[in-house]
Amino acid sequence: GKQYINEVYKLSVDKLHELLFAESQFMRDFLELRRFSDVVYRPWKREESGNQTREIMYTITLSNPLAPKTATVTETQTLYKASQERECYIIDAEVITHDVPYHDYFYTLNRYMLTRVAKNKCRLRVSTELCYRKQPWGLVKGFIERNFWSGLDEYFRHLELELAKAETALTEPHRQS
Ligand code: YK8
Repeated sequence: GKQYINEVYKLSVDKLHELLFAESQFMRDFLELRRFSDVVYRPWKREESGNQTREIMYTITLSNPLAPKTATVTETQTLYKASQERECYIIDAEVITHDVPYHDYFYTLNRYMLTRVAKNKCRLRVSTELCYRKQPWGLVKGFIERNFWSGLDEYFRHLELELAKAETALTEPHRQS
């Protein structure tokens, strides 16, 4: 695995959770910047285990000359029952990218951990694992890994940038006119 974000924000943990996981304007704008389209959110539902899960479907735009121009994605998010309002949220996202070359070999597991630091301060950690459904041979494996990590690097660098902007916009004192 690889850790992508480990950052403290001047936002309450509930606010950050809302930005990232509540169909917020922030997320709508971010997905539009990333040129994601046809976004469909299924509602959260509670499982036997006490965890909650939901599915999100969307189409992504790819710029890799070896891949098709678009690919459909299914993201299954699990909000673990250990999560507690005002304290912490643990969310796993299993991401299946259909239609990309070698899509039947791998899927992505992203873990988001949001923890309270103070009333209006929280930490976000995001880590990613590349999971194989079947063992690719060496050349294919190298090919998948290069494209996988470079794609995710780009995505999370962008997310970090937009989150920093949102933090500033939300905490900057509003000027009187
Ligand atoms: C989610 C992992 C791999 C995939 C991509 C595959 C190219 C393969 C082609 C080679 C395009 C939002 C990624 C980055 C697409 C985007 C996925 C996102 C960022 C073999 C020629 C989508 C998190 C996420 C998980 C996996 C990412 C894909 O919330 O390189």
